[in-house]
Amino acid sequence: MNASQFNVEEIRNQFPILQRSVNGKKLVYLDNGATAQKPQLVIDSITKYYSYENANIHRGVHLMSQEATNAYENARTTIQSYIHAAESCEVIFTKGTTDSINLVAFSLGETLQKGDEILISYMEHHSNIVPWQLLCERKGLVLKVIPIRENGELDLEAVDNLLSEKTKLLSITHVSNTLGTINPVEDLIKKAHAAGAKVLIDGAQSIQHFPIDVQALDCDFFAFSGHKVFGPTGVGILYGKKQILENLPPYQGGGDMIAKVSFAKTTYNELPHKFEAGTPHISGGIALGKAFEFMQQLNLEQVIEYEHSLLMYTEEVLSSFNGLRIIGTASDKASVVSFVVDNIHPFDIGTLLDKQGIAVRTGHHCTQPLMDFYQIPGTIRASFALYNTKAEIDLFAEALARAIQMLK
Ligand code: 7TS
Repeated sequence: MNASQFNVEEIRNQFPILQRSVNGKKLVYLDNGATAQKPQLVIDSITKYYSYENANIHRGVHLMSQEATNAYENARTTIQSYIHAAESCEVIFTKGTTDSINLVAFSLGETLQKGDEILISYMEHHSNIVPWQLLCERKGLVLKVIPIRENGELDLEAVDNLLSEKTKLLSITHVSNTLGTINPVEDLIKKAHAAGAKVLIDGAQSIQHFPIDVQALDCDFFAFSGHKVFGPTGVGILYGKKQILENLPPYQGGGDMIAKVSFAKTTYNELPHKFEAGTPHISGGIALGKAFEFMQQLNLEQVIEYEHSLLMYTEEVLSSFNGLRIIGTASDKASVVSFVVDNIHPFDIGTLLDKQGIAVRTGHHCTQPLMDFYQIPGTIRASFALYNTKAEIDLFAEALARAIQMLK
């Protein structure tokens, strides 16, 4: 399959925001790692829900409540089928990746003992560091960290030494949001399981780029945010193996997560409701289902090849800039390019790019330990989605050259 067969214009036409301008220039949106734009079918589903369908779910006898319940549960099934979960009750709606990880940190954490170990890596987003630190403080656990190499790949040899019978969970990102590194999660999952540890994959930066099969991966948990995969903010997913979820205590208490409440004893609802306390983000869940319908109609092999061509083109264009250093040169990368320019603060470049209509992210990208590792204050990050084009990369490169010229 050839990347040129991918019809990017057809995709772009589905994203109305791409037509807008910023600071008098046509928008070039290269901040997809922070959040992705939304296709019309996602936007329409939110308008339709609040215009015609709004009702609370799982509780009403009236028709609208039943319709809303069906729409929400259909979204769950769409997502189940997309990530190849064995059962829909293994798909829990959360607020996003951060919330999903905190759920596991609390509920799995309750089952752990003083001295047990949690293993993460040096390239984690803060949301896959801080919940574990809080848990370690609460329960007297030990947090261990897999080191990385200069090119931004995990030091895989260190993994064998770090895993032991004390390791209860490996929680690791599939793709680094800062470096773009794609981690060899299949191997890591096998190794962790061999040591008796469970595995959580942070899929916040992988679900929008390549197919996910949680059963083939054999991960115990898989977390992601709706907004990075063309859905709304405030909604996300935690996949967990049924047998594990059934044996964990609930995360939050409230309506919908109970079977029977009395002051003497409360029993909990079955999965997935046990982990879904309170009225959820109903329109968000339904719209996330639509985002996955959008993903389902894509040829993901073509998308992977197309996004890879954007990555290669960007790295080639940037290689002609003097004093520019790419941070993260792993052999297997998603379409994320972080870089620094000698003697210029990333923030200044980001500001001048914005003046020219180019949206990138600058700073530490919620990965401060990585910034310490590379001894830099931050990077400029261009993160691509399937609707970006080589023409946009040319505009980005021209704007970058102008910015550097002005700041020198
Ligand atoms: N994990 C990874 C790998 C991420 O990239 C992010 C967000 C999160 C977790 C947290 O997701 P949330 O939706 O719960 O906030 N990453 C970024 C980013 O790179 N720029 O802005 C947010």
